[in-house]
Amino acid sequence: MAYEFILVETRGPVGLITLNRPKALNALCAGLIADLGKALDDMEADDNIGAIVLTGSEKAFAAGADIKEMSGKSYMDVYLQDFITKGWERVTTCRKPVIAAVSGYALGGGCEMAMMCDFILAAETAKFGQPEITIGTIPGAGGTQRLTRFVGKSKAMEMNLTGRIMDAEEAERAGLVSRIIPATELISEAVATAEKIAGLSRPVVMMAKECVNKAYETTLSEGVKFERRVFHSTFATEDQKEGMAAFVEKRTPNFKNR
Ligand code: CO8
Repeated sequence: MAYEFILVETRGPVGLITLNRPKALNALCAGLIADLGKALDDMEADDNIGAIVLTGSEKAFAAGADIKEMSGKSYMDVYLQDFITKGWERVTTCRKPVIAAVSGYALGGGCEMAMMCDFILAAETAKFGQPEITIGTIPGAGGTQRLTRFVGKSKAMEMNLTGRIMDAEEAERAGLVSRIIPATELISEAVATAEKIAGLSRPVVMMAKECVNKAYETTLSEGVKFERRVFHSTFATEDQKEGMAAFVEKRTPNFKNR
């Protein structure tokens, strides 16, 4: 399927989605969000894909929601359309792992989009920020909520109140990104990481993802209980049998469900 605002390819068991609106630094217009949603639907339905990488250009993962598209909207427009939840959160409902590979600007909705992914790999050129306050608004897709959970109140508050941009090193120190990778190797490393995940048991990967996400939604004791029950349920899979047998027999596991 042809898309207007994204490029889509598969690399072995990995789906690679590249935001592709270079003239607008990948500003997230409605058409781009619709393209992204369709691509995720297709990749989720494709049994040959085990993990997904979402990336942008060297200069920008995405410089935010499209300000030109938003600027003329009235309160009634945004309220009645429930702008922006429609479509935007599709990435959070994807059951397959989604890795954000961020190079350059991830600002406003771009930072929010990266945070909706399961983890963020950053080039040393990556820059993260919630500059909405500088254009007279606030984040609308999780910038006050997810960023606070990632980096804590003090840094999240400073970034949301001043619009200050943090570089990749600060983002790594603060726990926003999992690793910094040289810019020239970002895509290959992100794809290799996704490929590694795709080579594991797909249902068990999904279970692990569900459990980590539970930590954001519930108390510690409920989360640990949830984790234990899911842990028990891995014992109902052939892949747990195979994984443990392979360890005991000192061989590489051959997971059936991947
Ligand atoms: N929206 C629309 N167009 C943009 C955006 C954007 N967010 N960012 C950049 N562009 C466009 C510019 O207008 C310019 O286009 P043109 O050549 O036609 O004038 C082109 O991209 C290149 O941009 P610059 O010339 O500004 O490039 P610089 O290298 O000088 O600067 C910056 C790069 C610093 C990234 C700068 O472009 C910038 O500050 N961009 C805006 C960043 C921002 O404020 N982002 C937050 C937007 S609000 C938001 O995301 C709210 C999220 C709420 C949830 C989602 C709701 C849908």
